[in-house]
Amino acid sequence: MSPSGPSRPVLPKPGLAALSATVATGVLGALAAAPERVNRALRRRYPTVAVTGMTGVGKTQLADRLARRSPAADAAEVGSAVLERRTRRSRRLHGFRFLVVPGDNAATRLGALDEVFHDEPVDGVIHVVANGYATPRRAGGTTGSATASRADQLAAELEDWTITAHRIASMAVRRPKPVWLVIAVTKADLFAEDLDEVVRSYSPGSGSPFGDKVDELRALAGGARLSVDVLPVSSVGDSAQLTTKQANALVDRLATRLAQLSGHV
Ligand SMILES: Nc1nc2c(ncn2[C@@H]2O[C@H](COP(=O)(O)OP(=O)(O)OP(=O)(O)O)[C@@H](O)[C@H]2O)c(=O)[nH]1
Ligand SMILES: [Mg+2]
Repeated sequence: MSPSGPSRPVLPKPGLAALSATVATGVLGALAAAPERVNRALRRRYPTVAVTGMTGVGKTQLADRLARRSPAADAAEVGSAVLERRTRRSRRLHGFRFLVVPGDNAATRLGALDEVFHDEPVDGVIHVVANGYATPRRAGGTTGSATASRADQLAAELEDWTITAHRIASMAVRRPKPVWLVIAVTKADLFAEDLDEVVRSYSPGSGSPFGDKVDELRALAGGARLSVDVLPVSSVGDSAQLTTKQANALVDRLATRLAQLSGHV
């Protein structure tokens, strides 16, 4: 039993309540802000990068190469079914978080596009193309092998780019900070002899149908809000047209450019 009894004077109730309320919001506020700060620091060191492009173009293989991860054994047969996450760790606690949007034969594609371009907008985009050499893949849910001519696949690349370019434009105009885009022309081992010409055909100002869409995107987004690079790459080494050393050099050049665009170097 308390000697002073229940009527002992204490701090006036309103004062105490106000004081504890201030302490509570202070602590809670700091706690609430902490994940936000951690998140910001993480994003600076490990920016998020969407990897987009049509099915069979080589997105998963490229992300695996960049993340220095050995590709899955069955990668050649089936396309990705869901958004894949890969992390590249570089020196001094820097790197990238790649979000690979599955190609057009995956049911989860639209949700994945929303995720990277709207719900949690990425810092940069690698849009992958392959000069019409995308591996034909059957539509999700059907069986049997798929066939498509190079001309079909080139047309499909353009259609896919039209959709993705719109997504990039609407993200770029909404965001307060600039966004970067790298158009990665992969499977360079299949057309190494014409590499310069092919890269040019995907570039702004080239006058090609793809290049025209890049120009449209830059006009929509505003030049200061969106940087565009076009770089060749190859995820497989040692082919008839490209040595392992040359293929590795292309991957390294792409990685170096990503680091520059993210302010890592
Ligand atoms: N020759 C060559 N083949 C490649 C290269 N990159 C990928 N491939 C092959 O192309 C096929 C498709 O590659 P993926 O990485 O699975 O393609 P994806 O873009 O992830 O396709 P989805 O998951 O269906 O959207 C696979 O059989 C790969 O082995 C490359 O640089 N050169
Ligand atoms: Mg894939």
